[in-house]
Amino acid sequence: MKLALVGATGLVGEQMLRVIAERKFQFDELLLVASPRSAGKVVSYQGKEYTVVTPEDAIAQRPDIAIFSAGGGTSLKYAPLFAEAGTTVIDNSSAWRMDPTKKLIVPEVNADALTTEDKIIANPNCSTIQMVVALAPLHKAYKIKRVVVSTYQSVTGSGKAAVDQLFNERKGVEGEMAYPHRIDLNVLPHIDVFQDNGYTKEEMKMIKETNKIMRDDSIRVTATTVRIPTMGGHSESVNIEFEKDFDLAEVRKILEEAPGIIVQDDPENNVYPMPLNAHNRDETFVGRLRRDESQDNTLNMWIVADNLRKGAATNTVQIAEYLVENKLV
Ligand code: A2P
Ligand code: 11C
Repeated sequence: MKLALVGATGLVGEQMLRVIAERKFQFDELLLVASPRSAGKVVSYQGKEYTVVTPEDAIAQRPDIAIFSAGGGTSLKYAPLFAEAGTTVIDNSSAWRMDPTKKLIVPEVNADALTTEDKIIANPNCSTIQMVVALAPLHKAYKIKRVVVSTYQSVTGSGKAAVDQLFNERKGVEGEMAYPHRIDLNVLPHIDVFQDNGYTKEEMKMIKETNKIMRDDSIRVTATTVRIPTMGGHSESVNIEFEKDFDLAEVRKILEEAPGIIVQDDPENNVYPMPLNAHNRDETFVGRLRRDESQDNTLNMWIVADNLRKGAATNTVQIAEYLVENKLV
């Protein structure tokens, strides 16, 4: 198994390397790939030294799997070239997600859709991933009609420059602005660019990607996505209207038994999911389970996950694991 990591020097790329090591993902050869700016740089990983190569050098070596987290432009340009060389690409950017010929995969939800024909596989947006992990088992039990989600997203979702902005502001140091406004001691109801319909691109990703991953366009979704001055993960307040009525104890049991979920819901003891605790964890944390008393068949819950882990690196590595385990590469 020859594995290539494209974007190995970036924030998500570094997290990918950590996740691959922790999960003991097996490979015989590893190619660390970045832009020509980094080519030739030596990176130490797991006691070995690797020389960073360009995408062209990596394609020439025909890896079995290439994991991409190098931005949409790099994916659009290079993923088809890797695929032509016989490599299966798992892409973490938004470049291919809504392409009807490409699968958009969250292993706990729809990995069964994958076949050997899938040469470019898309990894969803972080805020979508953690939500569908919790929605899928409940959809199976009670059929979801509508979801209203509001997010509280970590600055790590915007990359290193945004983390720097937060800490510079906290220290009172002048620096580059990753956001149009101050983020420390503030909240920005604005993630990614505004669209003609008044929603942001992040909000539209949550809406469209949810329908595609859940394989059900009848689920209606509306979203407000918000950046807050936090690190460890994204949080989401989710209101779900079902077709069938539910029993709250049964909802809890379904979530407890669902793959990849940890229920943290003991309000009397102040136990609920928080980004501080989700940080560096691969699971999705769910809590604050309660009936929406204003409407029939409707549930409120709170979902937290590390956006660089389950929202990016972990989900991608899980797709690679599934491909290998099911002999799809
Ligand atoms: P480099 O470090 O050489 O710029 P982040 O989103 O954290 O900034 O990371 C982006 C990642 O994508 C980095 O590893 C970056 O490499 C990589 N990258 C950017 N452009 C290209 C490209 N044209 N080909 C390969 N990798 C690229
Ligand atoms: C954020 N969700 O938190 C974004 C980052 O489509 O993969 C990930 C963007 C994407 O800002």
